[in-house]
Order: sequence, then structure tokens, then C-alpha cells
Amino acid sequence: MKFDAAFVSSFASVGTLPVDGKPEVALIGRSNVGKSSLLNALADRKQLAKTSGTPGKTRTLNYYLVNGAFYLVDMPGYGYARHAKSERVEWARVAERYFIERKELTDVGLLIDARHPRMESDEAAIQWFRDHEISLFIVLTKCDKAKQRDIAGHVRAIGESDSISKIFTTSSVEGRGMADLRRFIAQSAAGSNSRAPRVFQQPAEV
Ligand SMILES: Nc1nc2c(ncn2[C@@H]2O[C@H](COP(=O)(O)OP(=O)(O)OP(=O)(O)O)[C@@H](O)[C@H]2O)c(=O)[nH]1
Ligand SMILES: [Mg+2]
Repeated sequence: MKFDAAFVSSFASVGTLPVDGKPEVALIGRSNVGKSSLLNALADRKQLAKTSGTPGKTRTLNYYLVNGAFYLVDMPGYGYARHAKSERVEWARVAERYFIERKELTDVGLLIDARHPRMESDEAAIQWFRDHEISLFIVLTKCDKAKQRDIAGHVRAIGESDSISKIFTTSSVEGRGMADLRRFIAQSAAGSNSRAPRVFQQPAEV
């Protein structure tokens, strides 16, 4: 299937997000893991989402409308130390609020670099989504840079977590894994992936 994608807008806060009720799938992961590149590869467009050699470029929730039916959301990377701590905390607050409150969010894809699969911040993110009972799938990125045997080991290790619905091995450079991932995301947005619906918790403070 094709992802016919168009940039809609960038949002700095949850209060201003689209209200048209279209479902959305968010892509998250450490700075520089390849979120924007993955979006470009999914859409088969070179410069739809801005990619960069400078980590921490994406600082807003960036909305892309796919096939006129659902949104893909490119999120700011976490774990980027060069930003001031106060700024990182502020972003974490925006992101957490988004994940907990956003009813249109049908699934979240956590991107993990296939060469560095056991980063503490990734493990913490997986735990956070598990604690909040939010559906999560994993996308191993940059598989063109990792050994096939290592990748298979990562898939096995990550697959042991029961809070993860599916794992994809991808390369945005080679296009590897994109067809499967497109299908999965489209199904998820259409509400037909096999996982139980997400449970929303009340935000801790109102
Ligand atoms: N070899 C290889 N390099 C990749 C791949 N995907 C991304 N990259 C490179 O990794 C770097 C970061 O990619 P981005 O897509 O900008 O990463 P990001 O996660 O959006 O980064 P932030 O927006 O800063 O959080 C760029 O230099 C990309 O060219 C891949 O599949 N293979
Ligand atoms: Mg980016």
C-alpha cells in the first residue's frame, strides 16, 4: 500500500491539536534514532519531514495526514542532553499529557536504534507505556548498520515484553520493513489491530 502523506502543521501544546477526530499514530524515540527519516521512508518522500545530523531538531508535535484518513505524528526525540534540563522536563510534560489525554491516538511506535537496543531511556519509555497501559509497537531503525544476528537477538529480547504488540526491523535508507509497517499502521489507525483497546487513566493533576 502507499502512504500519500502531506504535512499539516506543527503544534507546541496539546490544547491546540486538530479536532477533526481522525485517528493518529505517533512515532517516538531518542533524538537521532531516525523518526523523521522513517516518516519520509513510509511516505516515499525525501524531504517531507526534516531530518538532521544535529540531534534534537524536532521540537514540536508534527502532524502529517496520510491517505486523507489518519495522522502520523512525528514527536521530539527524548534523551537529548544538550537541551537545558528545564526544557527537557517541559517537553516530557507535554508528551506525557499528549499520550494520556489524546483520545485519537490509536497506537504508538517506539523507535530503537538496532545498534544500541538497550539504552536506559528506551527501557524507561517502554516501562512508562506499560504502566499507563498504552499500546506500543517497536521499530528497530538503521538495520542496514547492524548485523543480522544481533538484530535477531534484539527482536527476541524485546519480544519477551508482553506490553509490546509487534516489532519491526527497518532501514529508512534501504526501505527494508516499510511495506509491513505501512500495513500495520494503517490497520491500527482503522482500529483493526488485534490488541485490546487502550485504557486511559485520569491525569494525575487537573
Ligand atoms: N544508515 C542509516 N541512517 C539513518 C537511518 N535513518 C536515519 N538515519 C540517519 O540518522 C540521522 C538522524 O535521523 P533523523 O530522522 O533526523 O532522526 P530523528 O529521530 O528525527 O531526530 P530528532 O528529530 O533530532 O529527534 C540522520 O543523519 C539520518 O540520515 C537508517 O535507516 N539508516
Ligand atoms: Mg526528527
